Amino acid sequence: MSTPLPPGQRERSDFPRFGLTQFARRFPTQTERIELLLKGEVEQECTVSGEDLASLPRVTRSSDFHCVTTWSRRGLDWSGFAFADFFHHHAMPRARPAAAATLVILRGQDGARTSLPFADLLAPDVLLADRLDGQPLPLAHGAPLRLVAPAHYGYKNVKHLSRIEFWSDARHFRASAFGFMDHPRGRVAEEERGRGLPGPMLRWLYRPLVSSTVAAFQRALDERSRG
Ligand SMILES: Nc1nc2c(c(=O)[nH]1)N[C@H]1C(S)=C(S)[C@@H](COP(=O)(O)O)O[C@H]1N2
Ligand SMILES: [Mo]
Repeated sequence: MSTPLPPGQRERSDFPRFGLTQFARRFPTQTERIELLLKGEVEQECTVSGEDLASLPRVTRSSDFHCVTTWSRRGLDWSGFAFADFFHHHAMPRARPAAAATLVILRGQDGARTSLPFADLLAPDVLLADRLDGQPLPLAHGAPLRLVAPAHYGYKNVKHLSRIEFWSDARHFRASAFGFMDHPRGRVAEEERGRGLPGPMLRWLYRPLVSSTVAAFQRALDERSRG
């Protein structure tokens, strides 16, 4: 029934909290209230709240999630708001980004960041999600709001999303990790895992790191909940 996984991916039955290990012990300070700062080449910096987003049609979509380190989790039910609706009804009228601002930087409360071409964010399956599998988005998966861009590797799906910047070039962007680890688009179907290195080569580099990374992120979460 199910379609084959994208090139180089292997299915997991769980959905681990994951990322660069430097972010395992960094947690968001605000998990209840949504506050999205819009800045960059805009006419007016502004903040979009959860109440603002609630004026948009709620969208629920099932999608598969593909981490660049080769693990995939199928069939997650995300719910939230289409990025395109957020852009047309809040970002455009209020912040008025420059027409030349075709690069978007997305930042999370933990300091994680990535960039995507603005045009990729307008795809109908790109959401600002505040719910997962029928529940409010848990801390592990990006509370209070995360980007969900299913055609792009996990690292483009910024958790604890707090800031969206519109720029005409990449001058203001510094990758979370080594530059080669952040492809400008990161499309899963094209195996755009990283910059300058072929995707299939990065599979072998990343795959051995998965289990220790999952363990580090779980340990940090356990320690935090023990207080
Ligand atoms: N804020 C933030 N967003 C992030 C990360 C992170 O460490 N911090 N890790 C990225 C990576 S590499 C992946 S694979 C996914 C993992 O999402 P999950 O923890 O919900 O499984 O989140 C992405 N977004
Ligand atoms: Mo990832």
